Amino acid sequence: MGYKVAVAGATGNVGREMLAILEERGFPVSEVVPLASRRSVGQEVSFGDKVLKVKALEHYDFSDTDICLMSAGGAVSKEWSPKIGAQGCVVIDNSSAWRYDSDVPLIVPEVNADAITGFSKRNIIANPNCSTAQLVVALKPLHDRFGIKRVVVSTYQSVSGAGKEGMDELDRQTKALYSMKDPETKKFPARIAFNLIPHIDVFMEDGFTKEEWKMTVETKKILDPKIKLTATCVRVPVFIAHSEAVNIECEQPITADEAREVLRQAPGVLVIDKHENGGYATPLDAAGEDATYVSRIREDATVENGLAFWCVSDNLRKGAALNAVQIAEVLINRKLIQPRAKAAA
Ligand code: 11C
Repeated sequence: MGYKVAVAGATGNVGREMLAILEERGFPVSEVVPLASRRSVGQEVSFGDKVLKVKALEHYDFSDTDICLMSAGGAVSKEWSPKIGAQGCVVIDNSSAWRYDSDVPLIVPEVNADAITGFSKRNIIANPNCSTAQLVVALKPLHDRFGIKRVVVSTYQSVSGAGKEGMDELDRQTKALYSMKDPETKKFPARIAFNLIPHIDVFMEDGFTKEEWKMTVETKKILDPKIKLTATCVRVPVFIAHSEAVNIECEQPITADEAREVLRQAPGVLVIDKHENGGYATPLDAAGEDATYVSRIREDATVENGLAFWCVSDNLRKGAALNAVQIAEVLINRKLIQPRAKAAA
């Protein structure tokens, strides 16, 4: 007996990736229903070797659906997730709409799967921001062993974090520049082709951007509220996979060799760390993969018990779709949900 799974936002970058990952991982589905806004109704999406027709989210009856993987943006989620949850369907939401609510668990399964039990009040579970997800996967084993006090992180975020429009803009601007045409800027606040932009999401009052704020607040909620984190988030002309340069300060003494060993044992982490040409992971290596790659691990002698490293992961997969499917797997493996069709039988 499988689970009836709806994917809301099925025509977007992350929605398509959700469908692909459900199929790849052999998720136990009885039926998969792709949903989107009314203007996408009738479009076709792939699920394995099947072609599915997209239905309208607003006309869909969730009363016999078990799980809704939601990647339709914050406004849609604010309106629909509570209604879907009230029909007994568990929503795993990829937007920032619910992440900071105290009665909505914010889950990265390798890090805080035990916190998932809090979902039942609202039937909503939040997926973190992509730049936070990969970071906490790498920080968790180091925190358990060495006690992280402070994190300084600089991100190099791909344009797919801004959706299909972000990818189209890099493509269009690059082609325009090669053909001596005007590289029109529509999606990003500055030209992204052959450039980078130290600005993601809106500015906050203190001068940080909301993307930077999210990394601080989400790391505290997922990993440990005592950890201090300061971030600088930068958009770079890369299509897929976010990279991060990370410096940590620990309570316990830490060596690069010890950190490498701890990270090698950690779930979701793949260490690639040789001091030679290509002995590290780049976004091209991580795109299409599930792991959070950690490279360039070295002691940082400028602070007590300091360590520096580089981490890279596919923002559409671990940063979004894969993490959401892993959350659904936790619900099933821990028997926190049952297929409703069976329960009714
Ligand atoms: C970006 N990280 O790269 C953002 C996208 O809160 O889920 C994801 C925003 C979020 O632009």
